[in-house]
Amino acid sequence: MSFNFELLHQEKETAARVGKITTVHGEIETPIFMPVGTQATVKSMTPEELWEIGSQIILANTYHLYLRPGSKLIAEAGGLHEFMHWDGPILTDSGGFQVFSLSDLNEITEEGVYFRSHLDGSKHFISPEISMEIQRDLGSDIVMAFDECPPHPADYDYLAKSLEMTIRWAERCKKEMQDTEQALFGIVQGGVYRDLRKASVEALLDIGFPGYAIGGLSVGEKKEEMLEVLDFTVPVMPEDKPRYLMGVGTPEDLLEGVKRGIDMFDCVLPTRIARHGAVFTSHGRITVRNAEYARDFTPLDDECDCYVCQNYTRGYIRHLIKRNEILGARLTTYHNLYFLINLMEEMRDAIQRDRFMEFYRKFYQKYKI
Ligand code: PRF
Ligand code: ZN
Repeated sequence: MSFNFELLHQEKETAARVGKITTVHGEIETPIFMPVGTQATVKSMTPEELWEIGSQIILANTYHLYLRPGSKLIAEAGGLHEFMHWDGPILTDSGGFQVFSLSDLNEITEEGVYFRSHLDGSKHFISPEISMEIQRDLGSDIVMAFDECPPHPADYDYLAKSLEMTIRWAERCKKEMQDTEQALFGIVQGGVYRDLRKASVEALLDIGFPGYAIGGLSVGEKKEEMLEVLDFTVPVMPEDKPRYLMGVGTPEDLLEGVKRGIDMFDCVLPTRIARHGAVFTSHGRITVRNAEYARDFTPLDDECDCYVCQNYTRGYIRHLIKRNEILGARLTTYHNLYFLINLMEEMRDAIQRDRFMEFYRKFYQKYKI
């Protein structure tokens, strides 16, 4: 396996830390935000543009690519990197979350999950072994274990049973992923329960993975509940392995996660809200699509130095979005990704200087939720 994580600096006051991941396709500075490219594309962004804004790794989805165009087709193309013309690191999610959130779920068994496609209703089955085979065909640098992401709220007994199965699935994933260049991450589940989360971490540690993700959060629980789970879960996770908080990515969540020792994040939020005309600014989120911005000839964010903020106004971008012009969504997507990637860079810098809380306070003084 060609994967390494180096812890470069532990911040003095908080659990925040800076590190470096090395993969065959390049290095990743942590903490990092990973843009989501579900269908082998970060919607509307070329790989050159992703490089330009400083993306160091992107995420793609097993579930979607398995359904369309099919993982064998992508293998034929030479793998996902070749297929989509992105030669930086790629992380693929296992399908363990998308099957539960998108498909018409038929049955969860010890063997795997039976479901119907959200596209055409066709019947499918994904097991830990099949998820690993798909991700091998895709050729991603980081592969995620096949897990069950239980709904919220779920009762304790259900979560405990689900967790036990997810652990047996993680063992099966690991068996399938011996002798490969790809790095397989385990996923911690256990809902909002401290003892289940701890048991989950311990069981995954026994199996042994090069990185550990926290799943089952941002699924409808309260913000304070999510932070509380991080408060008791991160400290029992190993220090010398990357920690990935799955599917989380508002600017506030990134700050709170990093403060608690999270190294990796992904979220569709910046790209999704962009297409609806919403953007992050250093003063908070705004909906530039709204009428109040029609005659606003200032940049999306007066403190942003991205290509979009250097060259276009709110009024123009509002016009494009209102008229459903493709360029509108491209510009808002570009800016939103730049905003989060730049935020992570600023956090890494503050951590290196042992000034994380100073940065955190300054951020919240301006950024209104
Ligand atoms: N499991 C997997 N992918 C995920 C999640 C999970 O629990 C989440 C939860 N927010 C997002 N993506 N495999
Ligand atoms: Zn900008």
